[in-house]
Amino acid sequence: PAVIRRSDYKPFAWRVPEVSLDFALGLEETHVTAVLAVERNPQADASPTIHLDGDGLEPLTVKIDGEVATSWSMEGNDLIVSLPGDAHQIEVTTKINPSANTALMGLFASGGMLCTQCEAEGFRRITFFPDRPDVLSVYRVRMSGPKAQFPVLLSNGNLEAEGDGEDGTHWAQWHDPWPKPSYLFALVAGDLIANSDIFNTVSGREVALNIWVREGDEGRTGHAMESLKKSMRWDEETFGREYDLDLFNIVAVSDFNMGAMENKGLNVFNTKYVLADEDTATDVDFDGVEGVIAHEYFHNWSGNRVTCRDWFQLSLKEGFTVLRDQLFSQDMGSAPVKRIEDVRVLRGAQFPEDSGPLAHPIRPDSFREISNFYTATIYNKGAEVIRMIRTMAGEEAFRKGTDLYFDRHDGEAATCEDFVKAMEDGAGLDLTQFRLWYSQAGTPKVSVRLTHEGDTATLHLSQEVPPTPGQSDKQPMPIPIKLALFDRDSGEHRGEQLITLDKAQVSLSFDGFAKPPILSVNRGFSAPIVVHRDISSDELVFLAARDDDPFARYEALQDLVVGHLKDAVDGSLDDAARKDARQAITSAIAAVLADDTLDDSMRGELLVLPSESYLAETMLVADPGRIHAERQSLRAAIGSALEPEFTAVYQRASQVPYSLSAEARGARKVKTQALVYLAAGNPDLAATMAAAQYDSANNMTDRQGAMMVLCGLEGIERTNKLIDFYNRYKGNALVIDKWFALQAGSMHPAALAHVKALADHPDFTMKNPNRVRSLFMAMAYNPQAFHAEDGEGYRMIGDFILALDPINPQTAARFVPQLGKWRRIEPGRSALMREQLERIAAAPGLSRDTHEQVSRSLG
Ligand code: HT7
Ligand code: ZN
Repeated sequence: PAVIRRSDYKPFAWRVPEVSLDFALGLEETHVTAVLAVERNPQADASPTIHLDGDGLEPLTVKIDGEVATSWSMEGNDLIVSLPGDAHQIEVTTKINPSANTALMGLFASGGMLCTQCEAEGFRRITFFPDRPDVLSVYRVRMSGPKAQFPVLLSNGNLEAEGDGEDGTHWAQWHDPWPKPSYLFALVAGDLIANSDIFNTVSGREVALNIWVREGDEGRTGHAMESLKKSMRWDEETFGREYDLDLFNIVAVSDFNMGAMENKGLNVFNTKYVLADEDTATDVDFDGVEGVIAHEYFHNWSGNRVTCRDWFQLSLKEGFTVLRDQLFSQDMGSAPVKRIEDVRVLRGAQFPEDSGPLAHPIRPDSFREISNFYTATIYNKGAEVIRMIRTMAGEEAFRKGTDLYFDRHDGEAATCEDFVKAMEDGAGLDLTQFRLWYSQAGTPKVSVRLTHEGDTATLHLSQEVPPTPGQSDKQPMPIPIKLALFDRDSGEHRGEQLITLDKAQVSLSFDGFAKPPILSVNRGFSAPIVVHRDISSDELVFLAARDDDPFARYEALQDLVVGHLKDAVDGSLDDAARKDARQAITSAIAAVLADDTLDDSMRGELLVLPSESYLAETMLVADPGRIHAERQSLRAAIGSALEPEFTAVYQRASQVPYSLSAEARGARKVKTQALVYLAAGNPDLAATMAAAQYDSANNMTDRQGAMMVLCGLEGIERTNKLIDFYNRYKGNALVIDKWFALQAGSMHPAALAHVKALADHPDFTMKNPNRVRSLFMAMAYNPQAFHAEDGEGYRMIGDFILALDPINPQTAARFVPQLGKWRRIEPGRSALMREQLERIAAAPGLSRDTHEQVSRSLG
């Protein structure tokens, strides 16, 4: 497949100001008639033809200006129509089979309803069209179909007219006044029921809100509706963005490749991010709903009103919108805890991407299949890059920059460069060197050393941006680093400073320190970098107990654990050193448990050990077996040393009644963490406690927490509770997903055998991405199972990718990066991982999605 390059961008030769679509709906056969008003684009090179993208379509009829035309031809999948004049009307009819669409791109059937997904290039599976984000059109959509089967007919914008037709059919006509690219088109037809509400905008307009779900699910939409209203208000208050239609629809579907989609006025959501109540959703699920509802809503401005010129600019809308949803969630709950969670996601998902064969800048230079670039780099690193601009500008100036960006580019298809320029002009920054963050891949490594002489402390900072595929030489980046120097006697610091490391090496002096101070660095995770600091365990213990920056405090504890586990894994610890290190960590954890200035939510965060994948990331070549063993052994040592303390915390937290208050949620988080440590230190005790917790649970957080612990242990309670869980929630797809994931992600030594058996369970299907993820993604991200020494985990994922690829290539390709980590894994396993990639690469008929990921991974 051809490589598409950013440098090849050319504006499209034609404009398409208006589009009319007519759908005659059927699950097996839908007829689409598209009428495109086209006119020459004066800003592009003239062309005698118009190139309309298609994917698996056949034109049934082609008309130009109302007359059947023959002046067209097919070029591969695409339709080329000759156009003599400067403005024409092109009409094309196509026929599609939504039920056969297992890729879930374009128009597909899900649980008896019809639904579209057009981002990035799904519209071309519906009709021939210039399916690129810089062609903006006003859409009018008419659809008709059997009323009993599809009582609800929805599309973007406003409902213009509706009525009954013949033979039990009905129709609806929708009009969206806002010009949009084809990827934001949406249509839904089905038997749905709405939770309806009203939002009054800041300027006094009334917006009707509907959340459409299958009958029976409406009782679980309350949290989504509250989240939507909060998002709308927050965007007005924080970014000055008001909603711009009289109607906002959300539809929940159970078969969906991603979390949700921001189609103009008609967001389509994976049910996972809409449905939540205390019996079926955990606290993490509730946060997921709030965050994704906010994210999609915020796209109305960052993505829809200002869209992308081409897909290389994806981070323009995704990075910015992730930042917006992160800031929203910070404001809705605990800002420090949210920051730690976001950094954990970045380190767990994006850092490995940046240090592996799939590394790419947040604005890539080339791709073969754009679906492969919906990555943690584009989304999460993209958000961090804009967050750094905000940090450097300050909140007020940043807002001036975003105001200017929205004003300047409203109604346009913009570029990352446009965003940066608006930030420079609006916020008053010089971002010349900062643009490197858009073009250079790789996580910068910053080394920090503090020296002391007389009463002067000198900070020596240096940076190195590692080579990544296609980018061997890197220039120094401007890195905003927040830091503070603590006086070791008073335990206080002299104020936080923001410095910018913009050269390979910089030294900074600070006077007035009779003794060497203790350095707190990259506070708040002010830059997405890896810090190597020359710091003693005692100093880390000091910061873990006293740092007033919650992130830095968390980081100190993490570094303490990471430092010890790295030594333990590489075998450089003797018994005495191991004992000392464990004692230091155990005391630090004991201090966290005892510190009554902490709330439980933060306490729960501080108790989380660094993940095995993050630990692997800190090593040049990782041995997943040793990482798992050492991490688990440390957890067991802490769990048994602090058994009374964990038991006491557990009992205290168990007294807090269920509610969604921060206190109650924090209590549940701490309770689960305590149980995890106890399970490692005293499995029998923990099994009894977990079984009791399961039996008395009145909410899913407690029930799932108990199941998570039980699933990792041997014993009859594991079996009994798994049976009970299944029977209790049979028929509730989202909870049965949890049942699969709990087993596939468990620490049980036979987890792989369990996954194999579960793949044959009658409830397992390759056609539903949530179910696929709940079993195979959970296994692929279960280090102990995936990295089984004999390579069985890799083989299973290899088989699975090959089986899923013909059904849903986009989802299949998302499993490849796990195998792509082979270069950083010890030689035995590395060869087995590579073997699977080679086997997949050699398979005939591989999709473009999987082929691209496998060939990049083999590099
Ligand atoms: N902008 C949306 C991306 C998306 C998507 C991309 C490819 C294939 C299917 C998809 N579904 C949704 C979601 C978002 O970031 O908000
Ligand atoms: Zn998005």
